[in-house]
Amino acid sequence: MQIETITTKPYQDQNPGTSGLRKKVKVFQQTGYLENFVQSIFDSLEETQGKVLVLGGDGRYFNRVAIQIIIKMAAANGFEELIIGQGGLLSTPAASHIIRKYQADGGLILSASHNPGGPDEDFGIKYNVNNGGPAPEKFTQAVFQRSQVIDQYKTADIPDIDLDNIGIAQFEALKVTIIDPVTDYAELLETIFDFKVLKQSISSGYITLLFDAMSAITGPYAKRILVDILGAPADSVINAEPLEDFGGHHPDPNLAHAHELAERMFSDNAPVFGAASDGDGDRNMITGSNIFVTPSDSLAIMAANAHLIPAYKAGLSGVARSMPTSQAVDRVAASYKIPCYETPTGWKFFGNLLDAGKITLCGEESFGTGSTHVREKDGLWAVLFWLNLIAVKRQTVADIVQEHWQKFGRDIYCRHDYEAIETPIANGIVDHLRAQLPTLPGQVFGEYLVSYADEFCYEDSIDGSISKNQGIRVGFENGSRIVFRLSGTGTVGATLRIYIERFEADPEKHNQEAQTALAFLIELAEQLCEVKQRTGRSEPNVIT
Ligand code: VG1
Ligand code: CO
Repeated sequence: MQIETITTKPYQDQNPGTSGLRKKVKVFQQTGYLENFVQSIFDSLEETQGKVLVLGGDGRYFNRVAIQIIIKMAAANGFEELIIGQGGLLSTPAASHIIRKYQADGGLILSASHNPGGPDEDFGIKYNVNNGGPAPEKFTQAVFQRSQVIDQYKTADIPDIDLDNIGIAQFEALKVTIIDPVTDYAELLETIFDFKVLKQSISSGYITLLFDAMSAITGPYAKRILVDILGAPADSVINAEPLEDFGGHHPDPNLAHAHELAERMFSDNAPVFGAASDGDGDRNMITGSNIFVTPSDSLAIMAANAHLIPAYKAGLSGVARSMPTSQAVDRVAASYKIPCYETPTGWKFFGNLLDAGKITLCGEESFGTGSTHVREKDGLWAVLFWLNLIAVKRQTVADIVQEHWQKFGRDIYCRHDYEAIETPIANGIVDHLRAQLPTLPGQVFGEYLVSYADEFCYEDSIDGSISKNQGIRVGFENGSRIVFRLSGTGTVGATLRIYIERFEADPEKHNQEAQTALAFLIELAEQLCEVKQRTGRSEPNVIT
């Protein structure tokens, strides 16, 4: 094959955020933009010759084009094999599993996750390392630095690959293997959960369910696993066809965006269980008949009941949560006498703890939970976890949640997102918050005494790496917290996220509506950050 070296000019904005590089499709379509970033990744690897790379994406607009470009570049850079999901599709957790199962050297996952897709919307790309997890910050920073000086990339003169037929093609030294995107992943889940009990509970009608794939990647996965294998009726999976523009919606599993599911779950004839996943299949929203489970509670409930799931019956070595996730799981860990780690936002920070066997389960408030089975958060895994719990506990979702609160108390929690704020205003808000940190401790607001106010800095206990500026925390003596941070996944302006929590031990007060129960802290958060005042907005774009 003929290898061409193409001269290019660096772009200055290729700094990967919380989860890879995410930009508007139009940005990625600029001459050399995708190529520069991919070559910067290849240049940052110790070696590309003879290596095996997994490649796939969530099927959004530009996925197929990007895959053909990357195949030619991988060929020119000396990779030995590419393992690609049929149609260019792989959910993020499935990609993670395939890297691990086939002992690939890494993978490129093409997704902007929960961000909308289409010619005027978002695209994204990230590199995962050979443990199946997102590359650590050290690597993403090396890629960014390389992207700022890159002056050439390599591509090979080979024809476009047929992505739609399973099989193997050889282009001189490069082998391209097209695999079924679902089979390996479905087999993995079967080793974790009790499929026999699940089948029985579904066929007997004890469990009725509704899964909203949000016109994104989990459609084929959910149809195969929930319908074909576990026997749920075909109409249990809605919006099951992956569309390049996700039907024009945000493939973001929360009550605001998964509205079709939400309507059905909060109706008179709601199924026992309802769930949704996001664009790339790593998030999950859990609901039951007339109840929504906050992701932080879901993580705690899963940790508390994990011994009921075959793969975790020996118990958990430890758990971890991202810093802004509520402290509900900490209470479970304390009661079970297992360690609980607090990491910065983003799955890449769990990788070392999982690899070292320090934790078995981990999760984030942003609808993400996962375990040692892969190195990404995993939407359908969380769905099967809950279904398995319902099947063996013989309880409704509402009863499981109530029982948990009775035992551990409730961490009442919410997150307010102010999206697409002009960047200078957002930076002004952060500066203003920072300036208050030294004087906040000791101050009293109503019944809340500030016990600490700081900027979260994480030291990885395995490799000693330090990650600074991971969010501003205001903690109160009674355990309540307000956390502020700027999103690292948005593509327009800046998004401010405000996370608010308060512990409620009294079972009589467990069934309050979160916004009402947290009203004082919500107001205090505004007083501290002045987002409404500075942006002229009256409310957040999304409340979860
Ligand atoms: C958000 C979430 C974070 C999650 C990240 C990637 O990041 O808050 O918890 O790990 O998205 O998830 P940020 O920086 O926007 O707050 V996904 O499903 O978008 O890959
Ligand atoms: Co995602």
